[in-house]
Amino acid sequence: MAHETLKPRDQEAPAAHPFRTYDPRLEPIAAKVLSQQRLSAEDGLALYRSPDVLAVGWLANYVRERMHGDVTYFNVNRHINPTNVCVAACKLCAFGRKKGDPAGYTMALEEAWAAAASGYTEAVTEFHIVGGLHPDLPLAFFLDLIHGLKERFPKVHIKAFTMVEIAYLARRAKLTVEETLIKLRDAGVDSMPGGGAEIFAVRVRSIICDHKIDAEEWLETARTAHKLGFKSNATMLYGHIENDEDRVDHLLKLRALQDETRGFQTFIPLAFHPENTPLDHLPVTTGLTDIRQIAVSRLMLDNFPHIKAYWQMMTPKIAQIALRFGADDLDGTVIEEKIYHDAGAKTPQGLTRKELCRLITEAGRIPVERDTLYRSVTRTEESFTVAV
Ligand code: V47
Repeated sequence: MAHETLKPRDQEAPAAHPFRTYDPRLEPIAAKVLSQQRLSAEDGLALYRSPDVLAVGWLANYVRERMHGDVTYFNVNRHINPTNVCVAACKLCAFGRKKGDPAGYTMALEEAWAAAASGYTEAVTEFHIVGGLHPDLPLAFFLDLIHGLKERFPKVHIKAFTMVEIAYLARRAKLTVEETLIKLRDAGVDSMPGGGAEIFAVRVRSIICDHKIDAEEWLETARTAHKLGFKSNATMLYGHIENDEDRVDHLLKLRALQDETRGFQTFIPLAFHPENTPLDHLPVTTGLTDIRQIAVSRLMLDNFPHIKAYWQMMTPKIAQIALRFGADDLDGTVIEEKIYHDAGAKTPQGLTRKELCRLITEAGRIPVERDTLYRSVTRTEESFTVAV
């Protein structure tokens, strides 16, 4: 069913239906949400534990419509993973390979530049670049990579390197994080993706990613990036050995930093995919867990403009439902995905613009192509322009 006549609704008047729940613990939370009061850690726990997931979703959808009406964002992007060689050996990961592993790869610069141009006919507006912590690739390699991409694709926004990669590059180059970020900016990095945050709780982090920077360092790296004027995203990996308290703690730490910097654009909850990881005995998350996580994120992160239902991780079907549970963004065309597919994802490698628009329209929402900074993109046959 197409909804071609849908128009952005009055931003002040969302959700005509009254709130109803059979869980009395949600009543005071609803009162806060409706009067735009901040939710507490206890509220977060109640949202995770309420049996009335539809009421939790109603509240999240109310906030989502208050912020964005029916508008749902997507972008035309391409992922590039220059190397899977990684010193970290995180238990959560099926992508990384030790140096010398026959399944390890590292792209030559020309290869990475060629990958950027391949496989898709519509002009991409964003390169999303992340990879392993390679023990031998110096900062200069990544500066050359970015510089070469900017030279070849000057109109494409470069969203590159997680806070974990930036902290690692800085340490190896014996520079501060700030100095490293300035060099990356000079080479052409425009913003940062949200990966590597995982779960901030020490107990969990020490098991699933013990060699990664800790919560304080991840947050401090993001703080430094935001102070330099970069926008970034933030993620949370859930559905492994964390508990509800760990998830709430993670969300509150992000919310506190966002109060300070306003540098985060989008929060992306990422469901753990256990296949081919050392944690492959764990079950995969269910659809309801994924949907609830989107809803709780929308409700707790009142200062994050956007909540992304990353279709590659959630499947297009669940991501589409998430658009009614608090999400206002589906991510993009992606084209080639390695991190989730190495961990058993059965989703396609990419979706076309048309397919993304269909998912959004059939959810009764209005698709808006955005660039990385959420400016709307208008396309002609030949090129695109960005509203400023
Ligand atoms: O940091 C790794 C996660 C992240 C697994 O900012 C896994 O727009 C599940 O951050 N099962 C990388 N998750 C992906 C990421 C991302 C994706 C899309 C958009 C954006 C954005 C950021 O993937 C890692 C880690 O948290 N991850 N292995 C796994 N087996």
